[in-house]
Order: sequence, then structure tokens, then C-alpha cells
Amino acid sequence: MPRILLTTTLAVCIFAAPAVLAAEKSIPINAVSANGTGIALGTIVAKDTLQGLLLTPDLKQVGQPTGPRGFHLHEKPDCSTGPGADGRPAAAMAAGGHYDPMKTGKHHGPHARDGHKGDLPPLVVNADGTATLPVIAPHLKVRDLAGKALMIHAGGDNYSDTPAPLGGGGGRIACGVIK
Ligand SMILES: [Cu+2]
Repeated sequence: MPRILLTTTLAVCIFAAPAVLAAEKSIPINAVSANGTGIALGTIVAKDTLQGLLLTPDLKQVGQPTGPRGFHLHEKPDCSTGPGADGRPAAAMAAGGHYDPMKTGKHHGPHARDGHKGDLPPLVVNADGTATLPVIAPHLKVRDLAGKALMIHAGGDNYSDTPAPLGGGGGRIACGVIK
């Protein structure tokens, strides 16, 4: 009897472990501008892995420039227009700032432990306007995502607040509300 119990317990553990790791979420991404939400660009699928949160984009028409773009988890599930730095309406400002549960106020990138938890590796836009290269955010899990927004910026990201704040990515060009 104890052997049967042990075997059963082992079987449950072996079958339950992949289920825990398999948490997955598909997030629809839309273009955003000062006029509000624009065309659907595709999805980014988020999945837990042993290395961290795997984000796999399947996006089209992301637009120019090609190359790495600032990519972050922002704190509010809202891609609506809001007041920009100059007070005028700007794209997706309703999403708030970078997810920063420890209130560090620092933009140090996805590998740092002393900055925004929502800092992600850059999202690479291909020459044909698609984005397909997966990235891994080591300190995030799928369960951290609900009630926030994924954001793609017009410029790159140097994981610093200098010379420009928040990695220098500037304006917000694409956004996805995470339910
Ligand atoms: Cu951002």
C-alpha cells in the first residue's frame, strides 16, 4: 500500500509540474497614436519558462524604424490617449509608467533587480515591418501581467535614465491591454 501511494504521489508530481510551467497568455497588440487606438498588429504570447517570461511576438506593420524598440510592461490596463509631457494628448499615456512594484523609480533594464520590474528586452522590428524574435524577461511571470499593458516605443532602450529618461524610447507606438 505505501508503495502504491508513493507511486501515485510521484505520478501526480510529474504530471502537475509541466502544467504549472505551461501558464500562457496571448495579448492582442494595436497601433496607438494621439488619436487613440489604431489597427491590430497581431499578438504577443507570454509563457513561463525556467529562464523567465518568454514573450513571442507575431506582429505585422509595426512600421519604421526597423531594429530594436523600447519594450516594457506598463502599470495600467489602458492604451487610451492621455496627457503627454507637454500636457497635450499623447499616445497610450493612460497606461501610466513602467511597472515598478518596489517603487524604485529607476530604469535599469530586464536583468537588474534595483529598477522597474516591467523593463523588458528590446523588441526587434524586421525590415519588412514584422516582429517575430522572442525575448525573455528573467524576473517576470505570466501571473504578473494581468491588469497591465505591454508597450512598444518609437525609439530604442539604453536601460538608463540618461541622457534621456526611461531608456530614451520616447513616444508610444503600439500597446496591448492585458486582461
Ligand atoms: Cu514603455
